Amino acid sequence: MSDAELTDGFHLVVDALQLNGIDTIFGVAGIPITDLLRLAQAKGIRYFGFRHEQSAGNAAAIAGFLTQKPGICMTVSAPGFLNGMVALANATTNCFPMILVSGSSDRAIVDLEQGDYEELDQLSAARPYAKAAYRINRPQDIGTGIARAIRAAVSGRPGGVYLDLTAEVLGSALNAEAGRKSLVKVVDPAPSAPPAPEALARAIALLANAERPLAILGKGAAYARAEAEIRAFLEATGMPFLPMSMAKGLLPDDHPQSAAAARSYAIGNADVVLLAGARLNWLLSHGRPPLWNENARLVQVDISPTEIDSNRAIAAPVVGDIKSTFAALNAAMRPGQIRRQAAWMDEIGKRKQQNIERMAARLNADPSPMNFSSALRAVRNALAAHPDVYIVNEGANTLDFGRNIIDMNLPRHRLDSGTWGVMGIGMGYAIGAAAVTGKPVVAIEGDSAFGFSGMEVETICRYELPVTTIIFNNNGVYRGDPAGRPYSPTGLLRDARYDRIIEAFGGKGYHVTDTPGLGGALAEAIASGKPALINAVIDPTAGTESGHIQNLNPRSAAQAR
Ligand code: ADP
Ligand code: TZD
Repeated sequence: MSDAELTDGFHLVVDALQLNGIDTIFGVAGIPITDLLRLAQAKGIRYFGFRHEQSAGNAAAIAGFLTQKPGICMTVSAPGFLNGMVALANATTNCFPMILVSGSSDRAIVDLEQGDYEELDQLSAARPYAKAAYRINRPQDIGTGIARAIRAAVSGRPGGVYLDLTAEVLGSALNAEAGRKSLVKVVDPAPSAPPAPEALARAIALLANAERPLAILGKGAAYARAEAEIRAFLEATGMPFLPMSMAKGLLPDDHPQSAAAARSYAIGNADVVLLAGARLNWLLSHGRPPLWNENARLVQVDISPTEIDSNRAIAAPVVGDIKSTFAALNAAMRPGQIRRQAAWMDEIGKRKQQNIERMAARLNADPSPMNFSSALRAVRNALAAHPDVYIVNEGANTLDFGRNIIDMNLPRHRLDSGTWGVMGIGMGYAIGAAAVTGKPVVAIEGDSAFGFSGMEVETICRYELPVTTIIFNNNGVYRGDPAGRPYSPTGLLRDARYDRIIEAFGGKGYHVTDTPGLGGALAEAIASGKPALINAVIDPTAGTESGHIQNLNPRSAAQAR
């Protein structure tokens, strides 16, 4: 047989990915995947090389959220694989579709623990943290393995999939014709799942009897691109809505039916709550008092049947995909069947007004040095001219204030720490979002949060991505230590010049200490379309421990006595 008739594992992996429309890979090179990455790039796949696999994985995860195609992260074996695992687990937790593809060492040696280079039983290590995990052991199975990984990542509730590629499979030859025939083009990887008519009828009946209905929209609804159907439903019924953090912008934050500025009142007083693509986890106080009304009855729309009743009884479960479900709801309800509740909307309107006025005093103050509110006011005002900017946000206070102060107008434009409250997503999400959207990204970062992925500033500069990173620099995790004292467990270097990091890589650094400086720097940085980093010095005493979730800190029982 001549060489011309042969293919190999490397080529089959790239062919299988391209056959399925995968055009971007995030990763870190090394044994045994370097040639795989070279080949992918040579064949026209865009490759983004990172400084750490966790950031590459985070980029893949957010690319999955933004495109509904699995984001691909490629890593080397053992340590590279484990570095990528946090991102895979985070993707699974957040219901983002991604595939972590890792090369692995010689199975015969690994399985007998004979000490191979980068030895690890990766498949077993990945399984508990992934939605699915597969290993490809023969070159003729590459097509099927990649098809299964894609389908597992995007069908039903999306999640992270691990795909193990042994070095042996990558290097193995196969007859080219047999190889071509072994590839699988996945047909309809995420089939629509319309709900049962009786489930819809039950939900409509419950909502029709509500006096104080409320819709809560989660990032599942954002992922599903259901904004048109949801908007039609909400505007037809006049129902107030609350967006979860990453669902902000699904309907614009300034929509008159948004109850965001009266969140506790709306949740506490609603008699029927319609949950759409949001889990009743810690972010919603598990659906329990004191935030929630014990007697409220719930409709839950979710694609995952086992999500229903996870934390409290659901009176009207609607299992289906959100887009089909809201289209079906719109078609099934009679005009006026779900009545507008004017008194309820008036009461919510009054509470909103009170809260907005109370917040305005804090927001419009101009303390020196800046605090979170004043700095975010400057950021908000500069962003007003750029509604298409993608926002990445992590930290504690930086996250909590950022979520409340930065309004969103477009769906899927707010990307943040999400379900795990994880630090370290910043630069990976920013790069992933810039890579797949081509739009400007502004990452609003606590100084501690930034440190988890800060070296990726070099990646941003290398690819000349339109990413502006703003660091709210208060010298610490949550806040800084008092001057003159030794560093505490939450302290970070005082007066660190983060802006000089990006200058080392040819990007533009800004060091700002007041709101005009911050607003001006941000406007200039976005307009430049080039990598920039703004070191925004804020008051080291600004910020509370753990931001808005201090109640989750266990307290010493002995000291309390
Ligand atoms: P949030 O953090 O915004 O509250 P969660 O991540 O807790 O949102 O919830 C997202 C929910 O959306 C998950 O339960 C997931 O099963 C669901 N989901 C994801 N995609 C779809 C879809 N296309 N249709 C219906 N539900 C979906
Ligand atoms: N490690 C990881 C992976 N995730 C975490 N959430 C934490 C540690 C603990 N943690 C938080 O929950 S927030 C935070 C840490 C370290 C940083 C807060 O400080 P910051 O933000 O400077 O980023 P603020 O705005 O100053 O509060």
